[in-house]
Amino acid sequence: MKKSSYDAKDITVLEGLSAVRKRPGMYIGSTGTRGLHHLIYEVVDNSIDEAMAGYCDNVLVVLNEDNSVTVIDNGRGIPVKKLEKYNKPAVEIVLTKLHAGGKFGGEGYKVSGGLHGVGISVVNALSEKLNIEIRRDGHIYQQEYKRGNPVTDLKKGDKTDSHGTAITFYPDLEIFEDLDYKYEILSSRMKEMAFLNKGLKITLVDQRTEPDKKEEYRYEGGIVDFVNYLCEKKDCLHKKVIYIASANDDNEVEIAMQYTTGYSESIFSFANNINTSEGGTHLSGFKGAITRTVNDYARSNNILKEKDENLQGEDVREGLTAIISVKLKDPQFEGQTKTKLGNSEMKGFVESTVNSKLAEFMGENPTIAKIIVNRCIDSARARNAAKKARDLTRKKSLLEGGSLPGKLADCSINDPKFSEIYLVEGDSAGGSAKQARDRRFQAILPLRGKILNVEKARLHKILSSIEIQAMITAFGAGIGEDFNIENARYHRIIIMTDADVDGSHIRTLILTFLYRYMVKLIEAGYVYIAQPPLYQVKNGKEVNYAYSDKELESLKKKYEGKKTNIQQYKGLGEMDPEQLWETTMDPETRTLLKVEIEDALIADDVFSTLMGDKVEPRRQFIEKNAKEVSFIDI
Ligand code: 0RA
Repeated sequence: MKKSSYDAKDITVLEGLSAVRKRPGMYIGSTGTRGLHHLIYEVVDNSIDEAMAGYCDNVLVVLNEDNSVTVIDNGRGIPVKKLEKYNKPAVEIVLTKLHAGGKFGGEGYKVSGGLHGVGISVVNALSEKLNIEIRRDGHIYQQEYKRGNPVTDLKKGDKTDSHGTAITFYPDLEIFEDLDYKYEILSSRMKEMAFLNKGLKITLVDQRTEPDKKEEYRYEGGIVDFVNYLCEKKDCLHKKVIYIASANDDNEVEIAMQYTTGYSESIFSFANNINTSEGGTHLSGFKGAITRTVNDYARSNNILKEKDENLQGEDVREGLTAIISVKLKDPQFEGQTKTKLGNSEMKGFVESTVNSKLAEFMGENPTIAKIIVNRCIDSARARNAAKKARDLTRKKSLLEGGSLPGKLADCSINDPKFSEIYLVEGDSAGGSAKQARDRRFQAILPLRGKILNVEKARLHKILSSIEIQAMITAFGAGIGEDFNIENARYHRIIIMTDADVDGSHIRTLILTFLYRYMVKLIEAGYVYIAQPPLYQVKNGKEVNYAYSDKELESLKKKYEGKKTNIQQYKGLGEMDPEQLWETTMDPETRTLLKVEIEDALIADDVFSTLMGDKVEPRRQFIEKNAKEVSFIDI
């Protein structure tokens, strides 16, 4: 290690955990739900490191009734011996010093670390209380902490033959906004971890509900099971999932892939179990290699003729569902959200693996190979048809900012930072919104009826939809691969639909389009959902609005015994412009829901389920979620 970085490390150790409590966001991203979940991931990631190192095959996560969280594993147990340098047990150093986690790792201990790789000391610092129980070296050891500081010595207790670590922590309400863990998000993450670590059993228990919820995840097929799971809701072109893997001393790659009849590409990449949503060297290696391999196969089998052009990357990835999982000694995470793998050696490693093994697979499975190649040629044909036809000019003008759509009532300022656009359901609500708005910074785009379901159509057809063209030109940033967020004309895109079934449907259609073709708008935090009121409650001159049935009930209570007039709004059109402004559009008083992607995998799954070809998964989803209306509404 270089002298300078050693010094820097010493300084962080000196700073201790008070720095973490002072600026928690720096370490866990936020103090909202995401940060809260992050604490759990941090502890679980440590257990999974033990699994990756080959010492652990069982992890139990319990959301306790009192909102504490317990994570138990059967790994080696955190070392308990006294460290000379500190005159303290190793576990105390692991729990009180930043970045002290892997220092005692030694041989064969692969470092993965959590997303920020901050270690469990951060969890300790941000917990009102933390109990640790370690089984190791023949005994059970215990210690208790408060807000990062030990409040007991490490106590040596009863004898035991077993080994492992059990941590219970109480996230600190001085730090976190609430302790509202979301079961669906945690379960999806635990499931993902189990898919990525073949054979590892992860159990999630939620004791906050009556009866308890309990789910066990263990997949002997690993990422092949993962792809089968993702494709359950899709129609597939071939039954067998293609699996490719190779490993050397430093690197490991595993790929599972399957083609579906759909048009979207659902490729998810991971490095040391971390979802690299910004991609990186492993993903570009994969993309390059499948394009080359499919082209080579098509040429050598004379399916692509000499005169034919090569298939392009997008042709080869249309309808593809794939998981790429790499494991490496010293991962470098780059990019805005530190989710882009930077290790340059990974590109060549993945590329050569796919080049040889996918070619081998295609050689051995000619029926599947031909189905795939024909599908890719079909995709290329569709792309070329779109290019040749008038769509080219249309797309071009769409991309190069042709004239704005006629129906758009634009705002007068042209600084995107301060501009917003309301996407409004129907011409009549559009009319009200135009009257209601502050025309300086609010633009209105009325959309007529149900827009096209992009989940079931190709770009070619999507571009010929009038409503979609209007959105593309109004937003001004292009579409798909050509999307450039720098050109976005508004930094707030607000979906405003009626509070009824049709409104929800239209909102979902718009979100599907934005997610599949302009996902950067969502990632940038530009997409919002307006919240119009459901009721107006009038008492004499006092006018109140209720945005939920719960609010209506409390208003009814407030005016009990008095003469009140309750009006239920069935659509935006029933509101006069003043009311619409006051309740839904005035930045001073309105509430907007920001659309965020907690987990791209869940999002992909929900959109395939709700908008895709298969009916049965949709029916099941609706049955399961009928009670959780807010989730169905996304
Ligand atoms: C430091 C060193 C070793 C293991 C661990 C920490 C460890 C941490 C956690 C957190 C949750 N479960 C854990 N399990 C292990 C290596 C121990 C060795 O070399 O024996």
